[in-house]
Amino acid sequence: MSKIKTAIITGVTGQDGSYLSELLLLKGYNVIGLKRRTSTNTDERLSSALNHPNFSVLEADLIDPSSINHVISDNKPDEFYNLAAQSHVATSFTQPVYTFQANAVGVLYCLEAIRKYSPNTRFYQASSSEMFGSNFSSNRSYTYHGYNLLPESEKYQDESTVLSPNSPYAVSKVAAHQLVQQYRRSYDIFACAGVLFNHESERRGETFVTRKITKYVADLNHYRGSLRALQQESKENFPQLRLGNLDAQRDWGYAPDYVQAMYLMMQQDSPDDYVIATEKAHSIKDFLTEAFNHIGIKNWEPYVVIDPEFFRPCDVEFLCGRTKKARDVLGWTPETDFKTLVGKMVDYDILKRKNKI
Ligand code: NAP
Ligand code: G4F
Repeated sequence: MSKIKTAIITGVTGQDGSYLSELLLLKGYNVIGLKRRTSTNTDERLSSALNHPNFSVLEADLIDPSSINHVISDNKPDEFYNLAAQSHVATSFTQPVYTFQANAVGVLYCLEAIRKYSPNTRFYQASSSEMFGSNFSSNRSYTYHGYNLLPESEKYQDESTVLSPNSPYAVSKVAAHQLVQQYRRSYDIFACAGVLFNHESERRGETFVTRKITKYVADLNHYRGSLRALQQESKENFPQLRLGNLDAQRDWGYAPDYVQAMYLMMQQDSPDDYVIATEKAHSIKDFLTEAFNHIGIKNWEPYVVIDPEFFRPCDVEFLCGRTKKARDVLGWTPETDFKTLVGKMVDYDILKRKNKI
């Protein structure tokens, strides 16, 4: 009989941590989730995992190396998934030092603890498409007077695209990514990194643009329903949705599909890095169109106001991954398309608004 594997997941209270816990429990793992101490409860996304007999939670903080050393030396897990991070790009401009401590130095603490206390532990790092910044690859070059005039349909990012981070968050993720590669080369540790493009879900944090939109649409839907019940016609009292850059494009996938890719990377014979994406880019405007259409509103513009507060000192305008390596080596493909993703998120927020979840 094969031994039951133990996996440690940092960031277990987050979107990806909760889905990965459920996946590994289904696969028969003992799962230890690491969470930092907070003054309020952060277990909302863990409601299903918490009832599982093979799931437990320990306290540890990525900026406290002694806590990381303890959990690794005490448990010597088969697999360690580092999903914890200060994950909000806009926040990284206002809290750059903390972001770097948690996202880069914190990774060094984990790698050092594995090297010293548990060198057979396999390590997964949550790297990000944000690391590419404004850089991209293409199969041809098309410049005119120094300007790159390639149509967006020909631009992409993959494992060979040069990293060009342009936020403190992205710089911290590049540092961590390169540390993973360096520990792999220097110490023969099984350390891999998933370069994941944006992935969303019903559990997405409420300040990311997708969830901010779907929550607003659900609130609006509720308000319209109550107006109809009162037989009124005016929509004017409903506050507008305040957003920043609507032209940025992202390659949005569904988080439960993406945690499958993390698991597959850790089951390979040798560690490597993989881009995980849907290969389709959409703008924030496309997301607005799809979300409002879902409740039968064709024109979102009267409901949205541009607020300079939500612009960043520097934004990434275009991200669209190419996943040939993940498809060929891992056999991974995404199952959820953009329209389905938006529909799931809006439907969930509508049910939540009706207090049914
Ligand atoms: P998330 O929902 O924001 O979750 C982040 C998790 O990290 C939370 O559990 C948070 O705990 C924890 N955390 C933050 N600082 C910590 C610290 N100092 N010590 C211990 N734990 C800490 O993020 P996500 O969307 O699940 O993303 C997971 C990982 O993938 C992150 O590293 C993110 O940067 C990366 N990533 C995400 C995407 C995406 O589109 N979702 C794409 C590429 C890469 P609290 O609950 O206490 O806040
Ligand atoms: O939803 P966002 O905040 O996600 P962003 O910056 O792409 O970062 C996410 O994906 C990364 C992978 O590429 C992860 F590594 C990272 O942890 C995180 O999960 O913003 C998406 C776009 C940006 O261009 C932003 O400027 O939406 C634009 N935007 C426009 N209005 C807004 C808003 N973003 C937010 N959060 N809030 C707005 O009101």
